[in-house]
Amino acid sequence: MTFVAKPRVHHPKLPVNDLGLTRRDYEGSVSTLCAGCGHDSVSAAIVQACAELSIPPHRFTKISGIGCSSKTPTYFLGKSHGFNSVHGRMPSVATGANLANKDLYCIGISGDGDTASIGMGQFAHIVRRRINMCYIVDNNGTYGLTKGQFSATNDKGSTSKKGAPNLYEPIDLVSIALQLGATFVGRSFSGDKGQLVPLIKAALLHKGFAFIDVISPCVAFNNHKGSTKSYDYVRDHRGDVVAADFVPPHAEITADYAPGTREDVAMPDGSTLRLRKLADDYDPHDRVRALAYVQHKQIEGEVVTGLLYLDQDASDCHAILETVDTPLNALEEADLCPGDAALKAVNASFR
Ligand SMILES: Cc1ncc(C[n+]2csc(CCOP(=O)(O)OP(=O)(O)O)c2C)c(N)n1
Ligand code: SF4
Repeated sequence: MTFVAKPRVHHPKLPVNDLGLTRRDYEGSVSTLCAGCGHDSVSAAIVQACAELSIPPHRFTKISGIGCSSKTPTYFLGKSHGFNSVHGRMPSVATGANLANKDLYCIGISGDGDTASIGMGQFAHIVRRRINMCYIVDNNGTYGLTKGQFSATNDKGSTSKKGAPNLYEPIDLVSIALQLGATFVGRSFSGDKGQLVPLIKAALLHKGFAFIDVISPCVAFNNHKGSTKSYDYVRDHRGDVVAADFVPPHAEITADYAPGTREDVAMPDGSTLRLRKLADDYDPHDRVRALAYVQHKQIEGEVVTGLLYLDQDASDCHAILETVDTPLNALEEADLCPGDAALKAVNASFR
């Protein structure tokens, strides 16, 4: 893969986080995507979220499949662990990485083609296995890398660049994630950093499978009149349900919203996720109603964004499997080998 290293020079007064690092320490190589591609905005939001969380870059692992979206881990967190895998196979690699070292913060980057077409089976199983990760789909409704074929998330009737209509009903990944048991589900827009950054922060700290569908327009192949994944369409048809603000540990929690519309959720590291209800009839803790709401709005042509579902009592795959506290890749032979006597006893039990 081609990449261009970023010049090391930066403004001496860039703000630093609690570790003394600037956002530049969380960036990667220079992007080679088309100018204006939504995916670059998602990468910038990830850089900002990780820097603001003050987590050292080497504590992240970033895993992707194949596509313009899946190229983006090259453009953020240049000092973290990473693996650019095979089309639609990011979930199996992410599962292995998370099982081997549960202490790393895992970011999965995929495209709508990578997840909703070739990777659909893998996606279903990573959700139901509750892998503790932040799974982001850069959703542009098209196969950008292979030059603009309709993807499975493209809305029926939406047109290609040449004007041909899509004949098939779309797959809504948010609905699928809700149905399969994801314990954190959000949707956002690459052009809305104010919404996307807190969502990514909360997803990274969520203990369980966190899914974020980001509408991320492809300016080369799917940003024309007639596309329902264009910048103009999404700006005109967005409806926020629950806004999520992220309050770091020890920061003062001020009452800046009317009572009854706000809820503070404690995150595992002591920070707070502040939920602000924007639609009266929306309950982000009710999976079934969330699913119905999202689907009704979709029929009306509205793109519902924000934190759509949160299970505060979520657990992850390691809790289900009852693994030990030490990451599996740090176990020594002495921890793993029960010894000769134990082995003889096991063998005897089968005789
Ligand atoms: C097994 C396999 N099948 C097909 C391809 C060709 N291919 C590469 S990327 C891609 C689709 C990418 O679309 P998407 O995941 O939506 O990402 P985008 O480029 O739009 O960000 C396809 C079909 C491939 N690389 N490997
Ligand atoms: S082809 Fe589309 S998705 Fe790929 S980099 Fe260009 S704008 Fe982005």
